[in-house]
Amino acid sequence: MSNLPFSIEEYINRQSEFHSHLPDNSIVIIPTNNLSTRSNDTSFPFRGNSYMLYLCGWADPEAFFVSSNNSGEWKTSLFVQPNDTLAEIWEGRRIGIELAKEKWPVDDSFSILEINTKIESMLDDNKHVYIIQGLSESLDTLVHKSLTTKSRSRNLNGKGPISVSDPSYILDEMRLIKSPAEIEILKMSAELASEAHIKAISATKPGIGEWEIQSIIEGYFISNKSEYSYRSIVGGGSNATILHYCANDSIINDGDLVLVDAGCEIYGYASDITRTWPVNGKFSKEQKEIYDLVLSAELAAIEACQIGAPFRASHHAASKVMALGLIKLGILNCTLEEALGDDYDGPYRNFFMHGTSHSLGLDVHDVGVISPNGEKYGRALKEGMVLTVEPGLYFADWRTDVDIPSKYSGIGIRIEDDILITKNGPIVLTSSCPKTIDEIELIINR
Ligand SMILES: [Mn+2]
Repeated sequence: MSNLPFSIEEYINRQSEFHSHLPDNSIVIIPTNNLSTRSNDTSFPFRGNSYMLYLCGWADPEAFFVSSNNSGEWKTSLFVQPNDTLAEIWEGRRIGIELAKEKWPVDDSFSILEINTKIESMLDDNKHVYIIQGLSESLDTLVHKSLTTKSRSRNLNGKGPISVSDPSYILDEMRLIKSPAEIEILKMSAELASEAHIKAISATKPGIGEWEIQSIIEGYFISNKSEYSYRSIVGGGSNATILHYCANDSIINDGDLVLVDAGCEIYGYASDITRTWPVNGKFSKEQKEIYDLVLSAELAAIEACQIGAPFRASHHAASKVMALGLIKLGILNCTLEEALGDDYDGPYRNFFMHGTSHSLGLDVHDVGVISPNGEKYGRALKEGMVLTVEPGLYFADWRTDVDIPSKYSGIGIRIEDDILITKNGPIVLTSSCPKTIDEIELIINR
């Protein structure tokens, strides 16, 4: 149960914009996520579906957003869990049907128990179905049945849908550009995650467990009524060279770096930060060399996040700095052109093997097609887009397929910030999280 993070008008505007792309005689069906079983009769914490959160802010389980315009104008409704004393004694309070209609941005509300019968008759009355499939087996089946089972009377009366479409292509385009109100919440999320990283950096000492750093960060999220937006990555020493490491069960030794990739979620809006620091409070010469290179690549990538630049401009900027730096450090022995390759696929990718940016919003890897019209380097950046910038270098000490100078072996460094695209250039939403060597060493040694 939660409050609405946005004004009713904001939701109504989103719904109107979405509906304006749909033809007459359409029905929209957006289910929320299902509870998923952790083990036996316990489940993972529930997290509402992002389309549901986006269109109406309903964050509780077992719900559908439904709208239709077959009466000439759009009517919206929510199907929700009805009040039920016994269920509420066991599982917690429910908002219920009446309050849903009164406080949420919909025209009407119904019990979830009525969804099948109501939708069945709505399907008869509409020509086009827009449904997010794969979430509700029973609704998917109902829609399928409405197309495949033709009764004589339905055929004669021309009833029932003639098309089924996935509305996500419309909603994803909308979600790509954040409204001022969404940006405010993304800022809060970025700020909270920055504070959590500072807490973790300052608590670091040799011998600390990766899980202890994880608990400082995630504990800080929880103590601020937030939660992680993805499982925190805390990789000490060469664990930092594993991109999606999440075991977080090793001790971090004196002399090692730790890479922490952790972000939180506020009203569903994610932050995504990575910082890398020495647990003993002092970067070694070699760690410093690699860190400086990654930081220069990150700063160049942020600078490339300008309105009109292609989505991959940040990656190209970071790649050029990385390739040049790897040559200078003697890690690559070739020309810059050779290091970069014909299409940013040269040998620098042995050590920087992931992308630089992804969209950020209601999902940490947010929706939105990067090349909607086949653009080679992605669509042009627009005001209101929010994306991460996260170059990294990884010298896994167990790799046998590449030559890694032994002095750099085992080093993994990534630096990641969240960037808002504006007409005055990129704004770093996570700017309060320190990332220069001096700032980081100061915090650990304070
Ligand atoms: Mn990221």
